[in-house]
Amino acid sequence: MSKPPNRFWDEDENSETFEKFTKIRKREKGKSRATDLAGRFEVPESEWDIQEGSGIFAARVVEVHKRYAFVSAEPVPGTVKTNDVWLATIPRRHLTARREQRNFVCVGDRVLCRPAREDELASTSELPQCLVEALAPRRTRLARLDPMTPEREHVLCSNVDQLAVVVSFLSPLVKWGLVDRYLVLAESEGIRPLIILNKRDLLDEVSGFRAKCEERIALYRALGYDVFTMQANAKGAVRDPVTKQLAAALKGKITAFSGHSGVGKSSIVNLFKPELVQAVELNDKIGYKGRHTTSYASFLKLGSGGYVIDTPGVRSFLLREDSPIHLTHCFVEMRPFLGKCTFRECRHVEEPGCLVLEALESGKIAPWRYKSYLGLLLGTTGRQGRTRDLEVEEP
Ligand SMILES: Nc1nc2c(ncn2[C@@H]2O[C@H](COP(=O)(O)OP(=O)(O)OP(=O)(O)O)[C@@H](O)[C@H]2O)c(=O)[nH]1
Ligand SMILES: [Mg+2]
Ligand SMILES: [Zn+2]
Repeated sequence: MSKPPNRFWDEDENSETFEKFTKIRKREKGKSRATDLAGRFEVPESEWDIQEGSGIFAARVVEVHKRYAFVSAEPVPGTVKTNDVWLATIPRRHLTARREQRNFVCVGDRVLCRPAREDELASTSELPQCLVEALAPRRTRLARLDPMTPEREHVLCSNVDQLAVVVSFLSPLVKWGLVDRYLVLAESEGIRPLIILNKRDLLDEVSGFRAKCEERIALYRALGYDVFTMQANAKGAVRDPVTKQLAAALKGKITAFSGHSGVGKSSIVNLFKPELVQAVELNDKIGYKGRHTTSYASFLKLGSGGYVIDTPGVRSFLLREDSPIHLTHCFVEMRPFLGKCTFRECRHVEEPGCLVLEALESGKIAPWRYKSYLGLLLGTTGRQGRTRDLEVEEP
């Protein structure tokens, strides 16, 4: 994918284009408009009317910037033509809607686009330009609260089939509670989670560490999760059997890569011959804290098959629902007890006749997994009551 140089964006963000959009937005405020798709922005794909010769095309959002997005044509769902990139903007008539969300589209969205007319060109980009006429309802979504405007949500990516939870054993140190939270997020969205533990080479840096890690990995596997332990920066990493297993798991799917900065997400993605090689901060010192080398979520096509959304590290995600019943469902080992405790609405904290607490007592549920459950139920951030936010602590 070719991309205009960064300077283009820096200048453009402050330019007349931005003012133009702001003015338009003000003017359009409050107007109701009935248009072709009945003024709707979200329209199921079954209603998309793509007539031959009209120029209208289906596309995938591959990168989102403040006021623009890049989209790639995707005539057949699942086959993104990553060399057919357009600079896309949102038509004026849609700009007033959906203000509960920070952006109109996110990486992974399926959109219906129309080439821009001469008077609709948003900038002097070399790329062809188009307008996003409609957005297909999102099958799955990963969202957080907008750090700038907390009442709004920021959807980071959509329509992923899998969530790769990437952590490193050391530097930064693995946080098992964080892994659990990502698993809950995936379960909550109905996305298949993959656990990737990177920097295997550092396992013996701390005595007793390996044994503890192996115990936890064994439990995750027993719970039915796929766990991949790897060393992405090793010389033969591409040929490593684990790399090959992971490549097979990514094939034919869209997978979001999530995890703290510096754990090796980009290094791992680069093993699968992505069309666009990701920048990796070169610093192999132990104690490396990580810097945000990946600043935008981007949609990458893998040479080995499948697509990856390499997301920048974020502090917290939103859980779709936060009832104890829903949360219990997200911990797979607690599912058998759903609705079977004495109290139907049991939170499994101190209620008499609680089967989850019994299972904890008898060692059927691991204490550290239960601790993750409690943390999410009661909130670990000091706020009262349950937290809606899936907080992700910094290492
Ligand atoms: N020791 C060791 N270092 C690794 C391994 N994999 C990657 N690294 C190093 O870890 C650092 C961070 O790697 P990245 O791939 O940039 O991490 P990232 O998760 O993409 O980071 P952000 O883009 O900031 O979110 C780099 O210096 C890599 O060379 C590994 O298996 N072992
Ligand atoms: Mg990265
Ligand atoms: Zn209970």
